[in-house]
Amino acid sequence: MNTTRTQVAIIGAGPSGLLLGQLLAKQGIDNVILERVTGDYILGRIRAGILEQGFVDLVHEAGVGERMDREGHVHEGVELSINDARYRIDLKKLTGGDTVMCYGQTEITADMMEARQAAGLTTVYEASDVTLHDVDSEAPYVTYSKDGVEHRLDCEYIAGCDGFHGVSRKTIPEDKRTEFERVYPFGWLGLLSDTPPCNEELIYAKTDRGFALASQRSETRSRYYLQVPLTDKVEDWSDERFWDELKKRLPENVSRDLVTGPSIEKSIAPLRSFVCEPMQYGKLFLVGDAAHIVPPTGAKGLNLAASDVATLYKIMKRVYKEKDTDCIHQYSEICLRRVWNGERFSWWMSNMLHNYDAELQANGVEGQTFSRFMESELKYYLNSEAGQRVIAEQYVGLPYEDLR
Ligand code: RFL
Ligand code: PHB
Repeated sequence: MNTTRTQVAIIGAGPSGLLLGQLLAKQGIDNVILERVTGDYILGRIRAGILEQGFVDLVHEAGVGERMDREGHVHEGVELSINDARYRIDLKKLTGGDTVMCYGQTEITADMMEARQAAGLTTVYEASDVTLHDVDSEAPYVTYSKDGVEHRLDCEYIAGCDGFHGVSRKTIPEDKRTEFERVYPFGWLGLLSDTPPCNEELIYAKTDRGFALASQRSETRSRYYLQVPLTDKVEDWSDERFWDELKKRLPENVSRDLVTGPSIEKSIAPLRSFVCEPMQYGKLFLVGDAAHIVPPTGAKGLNLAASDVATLYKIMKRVYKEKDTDCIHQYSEICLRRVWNGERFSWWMSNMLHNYDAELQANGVEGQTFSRFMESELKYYLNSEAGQRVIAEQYVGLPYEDLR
């Protein structure tokens, strides 16, 4: 067994693990990242595209914002549509100056990987059988194997940044955690293409045929999504079928000018709301998707991961600079307050924007009543300035909370 030592062992080299690692290193806090797959595999996953200001600020603090500042696009507004009726939510005006940054998760992840490598920080890719030990003791450690060799990493703290399917959450004994979950009766089919976006800002479209989202990565690259039944497979959706359906769901005056082209990537993601409480157990902290999942309708998944990172970063700074270890007990409650807000917002947006008909038909008149409630709810919020402000202030992101 090959034994090494670090201060913070980070499990997972997704955006949570990489951002945390970069921030800790800036403070002189030693850390090692253990990742199950290769860097290329991580960069092949197409995920989020909208970053809140809090995320952008953290990326700057980590010293990796240069390309984001150059290539990312600041969006001052976002559109929601109901069939052909378009409503623009002026984020900047309604929030007194806040905006969001359109810059892909893939890009920010690549930037952080590059910065980590340039700084000479250790990331072990293709680490298998990662196992966490004695996390509720004074001497936690992690074992893993790499190229057939067994390794042991001794550490002081463990950050479980290993996503929904990772090992960290499952390390917390079942009787010490509570899990909350809602699984939605549809998924999102995403398509990435090298075509110019159909609109300057994102369009979240509610239609009788189901939800669609027009998003983007750059002036020449678009990302579109369609609500699809969970039973659908990617193979059921040729590019042609995708574009035809998208045109039927986007407002008519947008579809008219939609530029189509071959897909670079196409995948179906299920929609889920999930929270694990608490998010800390002994010396283990759960960060990002390891602790919570939201449906992507509010663009909150990655942003909630960033606010967890911000809180853990503040705690680690206090632990190592001020030798205050009591503050670790604040982690879970601070994170969960913001997490539940993001969960509620994402659930609410999902309810209002998707078509639940297929599922609700089974519930007869009650199902149809739910559909009408949701449609009325959306129209009420969109036709009222106060309502639009409620959406705007959550879309740009609620403030981060400080430690006590
Ligand atoms: P990640 O990105 O899942 O990274 C976790 C990393 O941990 C590694 N790992 C392990 N490493 C070592 N040992 C193990 N046993 C391990 N098990 C797993 C994994 O290989 C991986 O590299 O979590 P992180 O860093 O917390 O980041 C969270 C974000 O990725 C996530 O919130 C968002 O991408 C969610 N999400 C979306 N959010 C949005 O805001 N907008 C979107 O459009 C959007 N699309 C998506 C998404 C999430 C998806 N998932 C999880 C299936 C689309 C998909 C398909
Ligand atoms: C994306 O660009 O992938 C994206 C943007 C906003 C969302 C979800 C996904 O709400």
